[in-house]
Amino acid sequence: MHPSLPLLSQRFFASSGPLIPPKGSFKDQAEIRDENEEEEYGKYIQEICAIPGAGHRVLVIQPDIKTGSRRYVMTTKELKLEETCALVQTLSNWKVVEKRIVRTEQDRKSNVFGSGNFASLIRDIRSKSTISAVVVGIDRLTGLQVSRLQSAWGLPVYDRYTLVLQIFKEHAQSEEAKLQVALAEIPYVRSRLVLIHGGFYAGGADLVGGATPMELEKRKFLLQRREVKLKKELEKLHQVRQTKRLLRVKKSVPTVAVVGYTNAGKTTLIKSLTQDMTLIPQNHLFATLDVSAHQGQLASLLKVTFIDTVGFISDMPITLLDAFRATLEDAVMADVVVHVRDASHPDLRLQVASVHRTLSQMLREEKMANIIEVYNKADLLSQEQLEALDPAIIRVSATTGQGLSELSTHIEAGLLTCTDLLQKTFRIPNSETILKWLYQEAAVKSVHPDPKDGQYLIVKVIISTAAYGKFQSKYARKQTASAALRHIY
Ligand SMILES: Nc1nc2c(ncn2[C@@H]2O[C@H](COP(=O)(O)OP(=O)(O)OP(=O)(O)O)[C@@H](O)[C@H]2O)c(=O)[nH]1
Ligand SMILES: [Mg+2]
Repeated sequence: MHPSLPLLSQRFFASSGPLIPPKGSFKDQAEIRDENEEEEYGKYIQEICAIPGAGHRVLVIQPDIKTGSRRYVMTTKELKLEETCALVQTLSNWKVVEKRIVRTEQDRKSNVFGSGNFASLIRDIRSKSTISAVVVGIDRLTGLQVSRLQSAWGLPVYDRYTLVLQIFKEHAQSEEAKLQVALAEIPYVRSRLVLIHGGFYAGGADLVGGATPMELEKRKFLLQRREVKLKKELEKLHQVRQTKRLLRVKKSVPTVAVVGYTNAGKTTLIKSLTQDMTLIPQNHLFATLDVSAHQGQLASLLKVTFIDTVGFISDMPITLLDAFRATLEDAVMADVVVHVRDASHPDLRLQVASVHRTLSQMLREEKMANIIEVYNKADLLSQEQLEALDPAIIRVSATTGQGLSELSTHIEAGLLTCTDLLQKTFRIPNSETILKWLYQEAAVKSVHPDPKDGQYLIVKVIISTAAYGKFQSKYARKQTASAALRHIY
């Protein structure tokens, strides 16, 4: 039996197989090169999370919480169970083999469940050979709870936070995303340090076995050092991101951040709006972990940069959000924020509320008030379902393209209110020079010959205040002299 987790049964270790090395091992990141510390940290992760490479056959238990702050208000226990199962299935080689809802008065007690249900769960789980792990659908179990449940059930026990962290680890591609996940992992590891090397809680909740106080201090110190290093690394990348953002501002390309619950269709929407084939939408949770910028044009031909972002989830652990805050800043700084909702999702209300709660921690009030709300996946809805939606909110389908030009008009209107962009109509001589300049410096919406005098053109544009100033000094002065060029509106 594994020496460090004496309370887990043989069958867990038989099923474990080799541990997955964390993707994007920290060793390839500059400056984080203390081999001993890396090895030590790797041990912590193995012993705390114990994620086997062969995956898991999982029993998902969704507590039906009757009292306390975590009881389900906007959602139902069934929908919560489905989401927990979706999180499990997102991990490679993990399979839900059984799921159930178990009532508990108060999920914060040390065994999570009341004595009756807990006893029957012990009997049941211990008699099953088909499962290799139990997932309890609570956002965060305490170290004490994990220790108690693992001892009683003889299997590794995971909460939703562990699943989300593991999904992030599997999906992180860029160096920045990997560092952010690594940073988000530290508070989690810290809260479970006592479980390492056989530490477990006995009946009276006293720590038995495990580390001496001195060892514990050493571990805490190691985590702290690691945290500082990761933050430094991230800060450097953050500066690069800021430079890129400044460049965009200089070029005065307005930015549109697309945010929303995970799997709502953000990436698909941007792909449809920009035809950017590098974007790969996927039908699983947290497909996108890198905030990325994509050039596009609105229906009016106005050039914009769409920003794809990391999806949200209900009970998003604050440590995860903190770690991703720097990248989400691109969304915070965007000129307009588009909130994509999956209108076909049965848990739509909770998803919208979760996104709004998270965004309100990040955006200023005025930006919150100007969010463009969008119902996506309208193609999946029946007439009856469509009628039940808020009529004030645009409906689109990112896959069929339905409603996208209306959305484009809304985005343009949003940009005209929130940025220094101006909508202008000019009457210019029918020669190439000025028109060419306008095409370069502004978004030309339409060009028509002046019905009163064919020597002139009526040109509608969206133009930045700076470019408008240039236009005036370059051409309008001549126009005053010659009365050849007139700014109509
Ligand atoms: N039927 C239908 N499916 C859609 C629509 N938009 C997106 N999808 C599907 O929904 C799934 C998730 O799409 P993504 O674009 O990856 O969603 P996301 O919001 O970027 O998800 P994360 O990056 O994981 O947060 C994919 O299978 C898409 O094909 C739509 O309008 N209609
Ligand atoms: Mg995405």
